[in-house]
Order: sequence, then structure tokens, then C-alpha cells
Amino acid sequence: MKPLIVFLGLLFTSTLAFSQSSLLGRNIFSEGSFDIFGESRLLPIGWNLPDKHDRPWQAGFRAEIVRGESGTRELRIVSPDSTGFTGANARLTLPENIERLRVSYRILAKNIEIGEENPGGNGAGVFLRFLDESGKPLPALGWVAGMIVATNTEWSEREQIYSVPAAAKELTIEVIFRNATGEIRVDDIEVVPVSMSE
Ligand SMILES: [Ca+2]
Repeated sequence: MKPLIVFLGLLFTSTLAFSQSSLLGRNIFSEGSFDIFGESRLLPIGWNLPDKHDRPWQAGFRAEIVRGESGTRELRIVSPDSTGFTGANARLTLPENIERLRVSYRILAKNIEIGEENPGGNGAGVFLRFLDESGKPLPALGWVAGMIVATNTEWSEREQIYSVPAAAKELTIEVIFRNATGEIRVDDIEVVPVSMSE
């Protein structure tokens, strides 16, 4: 009997180790393609967009899912006002033991005009926040330079590696357009574990 238990124990341990290491280098945020729709067909699964009940809408901001030239769907945000902000957000439950993540996305920006310099940052980009077990935000990472666009650009990729705080259980992913006018398109947001603890 004993050898069998040891065998099963080893099997379980190695399966666990395999399932964790197999996350390395893989995108764990498939919703970042904006292409996965539920039955409603109105919004891609996992995303919240401001609607007519939110203030940004009243100021003329528009955030919507459109079909891009590539034929897949992407997020489009139009900002007519350089003194406010709007965005879309999603949440991701983090697998355990992730030490570092690489977050990348593609963005196109046109007709960008930056408003008066704001301490919160001007431009557009992907903004992350880690949440603890109770859903409380851990100290903000701020407006990470490598993830922001503040001038016009053809489709281009931005990426950044983040250390995951030990207490982090969830991640919020926000696409924000702030204190600038113009239009952005965003697609292929990926979250890829690049190192994990044993
Ligand atoms: Ca897409």
C-alpha cells in the first residue's frame, strides 16, 4: 500500500509543479483580445465600459468596441476634452506564486493633443492595480512610463515587467485616456507570468 501512496503523492506533486510552470511565458488574460463575447453580444466578456449613465459620456467621451482593419475587435476611445478622463476596465484573478508579470498591448493613437500638464499624467495607456484578498487596492504603481502614449502613433507595442506584491490576489487592468484629446485604439492586451516561486 505504501509505495502506491508515495507514487500518488509524487504524481500529484509533479502535476502541480507542471501546471504552475506551464503558465510561464503564456498569456493568462485572453479577454485582452476584445474578441470573446458572451450571449449578449454587446460587450466582450470581462470588460466594463462607461455608458450613458456615467459622467464621461456626458462630456462627449466615447468608449466602444469596434471591428478593426485586422478583422478582429478592438477598443476605441475618443476624447473630446483635455481636462477629463475615461477608460475601460477588467479584472483578472492571479494564479498563485507569480513573482513577475510582463504586460503588453498594442495601441494606435491619432489627433492627440495633450492638455495642460497634469500631475496625474497626460495621454493614454494601460494602468494596472493589484488588489489584496479583500479586493482592496495595494499601493498604486502610478502611471508607468513605458506603458503610456502621449503622441500620435501607428499601431505599436508597449510592454512592461511588473513585480507582483506577495499579497496580490487580483489585478485590475484599465485602459485610460486622460487629459488629452484625440482617438486611441487598443488591442491584444496580454499578461504573461515571467517568473514564479516554487
Ligand atoms: Ca482583437
